[in-house]
Amino acid sequence: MIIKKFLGKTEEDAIALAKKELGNNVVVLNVKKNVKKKGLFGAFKPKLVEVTVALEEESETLERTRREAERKQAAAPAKTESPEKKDAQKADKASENIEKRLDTLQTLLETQIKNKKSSAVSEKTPENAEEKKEEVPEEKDPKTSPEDEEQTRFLNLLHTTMLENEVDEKYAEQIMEEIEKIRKPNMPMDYLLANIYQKMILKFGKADGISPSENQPKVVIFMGPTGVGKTTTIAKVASSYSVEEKKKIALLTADTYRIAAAEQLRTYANILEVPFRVVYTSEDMKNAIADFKDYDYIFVDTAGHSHQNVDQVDNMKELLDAAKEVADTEIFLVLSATTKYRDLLKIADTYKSITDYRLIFTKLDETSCVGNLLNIKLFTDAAISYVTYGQNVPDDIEAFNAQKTVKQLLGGKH
Ligand SMILES: Nc1nc2c(ncn2[C@@H]2O[C@H](COP(=O)(O)OP(=O)(O)OP(=O)(O)O)[C@@H](O)[C@H]2O)c(=O)[nH]1
Ligand SMILES: [Mg+2]
Repeated sequence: MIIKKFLGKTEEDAIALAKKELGNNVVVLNVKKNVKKKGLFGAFKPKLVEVTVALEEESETLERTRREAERKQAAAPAKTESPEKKDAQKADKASENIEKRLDTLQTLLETQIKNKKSSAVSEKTPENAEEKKEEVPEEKDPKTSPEDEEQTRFLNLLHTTMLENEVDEKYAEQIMEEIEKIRKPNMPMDYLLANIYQKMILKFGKADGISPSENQPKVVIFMGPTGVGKTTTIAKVASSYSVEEKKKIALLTADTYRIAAAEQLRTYANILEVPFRVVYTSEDMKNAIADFKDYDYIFVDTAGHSHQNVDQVDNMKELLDAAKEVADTEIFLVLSATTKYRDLLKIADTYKSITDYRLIFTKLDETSCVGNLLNIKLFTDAAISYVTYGQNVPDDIEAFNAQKTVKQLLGGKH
């Protein structure tokens, strides 16, 4: 894994520099605002944004896939020990330490960057990586060293915290197994924690928001189960684009099941003074897109689906296909963070015929367990673009922040 820092006037500038140098697969690990440029006149220069990015090298990805396949075959016996239960006081202390450590994650990452730099050359090729493995000092018997016991307790606590945050056992195990592979006796806890943090951020992957389309409107379709907040989310996104970004937007609804549903979006359209139309058929969809061809964004609301009703999804798929035929289209599956994991899996399954969607999680204000964000990201392999955390239009929405969510999953403050 390559880890590097980039400075820019804005977060976007710094990320663009990182992508230019390392490619589009970089993952942002940390963002530090108000950074002063080093040097004599640094204090007089405008403050900058510093992003720390990671890039997983291809060989690592392949190696991980291979290991995962091996692991599945081997079907290793489950761990049964739970030392933190035996010693509640120690666990509390360790938990406090994790919080402190997560708070100073920037420092942890910096230490790691220094360590990486000193071994950067030898890490470049897989052959060298092999050599490097051989250079690792002799391991002491991990079961006898007190430091190692503390390390185990620390890792178990992180594992338990993930489970308490409702990360699926399967994914929590996977993360712990990946850490076991790099773990060495006497390895500093901070190094372990920073590694888990990075691995989890990489699992969330890149999360792009809605992007503009050149020379034609971008059609953005929101789908999902009933009552998750699709219409409210459209209102939030639409008002940001129309009021703050001064873009030309139009609102469509394909929710023809309930009169109230169309009225809800019409009300928002009236407030924002943007055009609104109901679309019943694929033909209506194409006509509407043609009529609004000079617009920047067309946001489309759809009826909420029960995961029992596959016909409804088929109808909606026709509308999606019609939009895709004539315009640059993005699709979002809107899910509530308060829905039970098992139901989320069923819902994701209902939409499996639509493969090119990204995720929006709503109602984060109503739950303190965000494990399902990771679970569903890994289950669907769809990136999370936005999260919403309240009923206020347009304020209660933001771009998904993997760093914040991972800190929370590992026991940081919410
Ligand atoms: N607490 C909280 N409530 C939200 C959030 N987003 C939406 N809601 C509320 O959830 C309820 C349903 O929102 P809608 O936007 O109507 O949901 P929908 O998915 O369009 O519902 P249907 O069209 O009936 O399928 C409303 O009371 C919203 O105010 C959120 O992030 N947090
Ligand atoms: Mg609705």
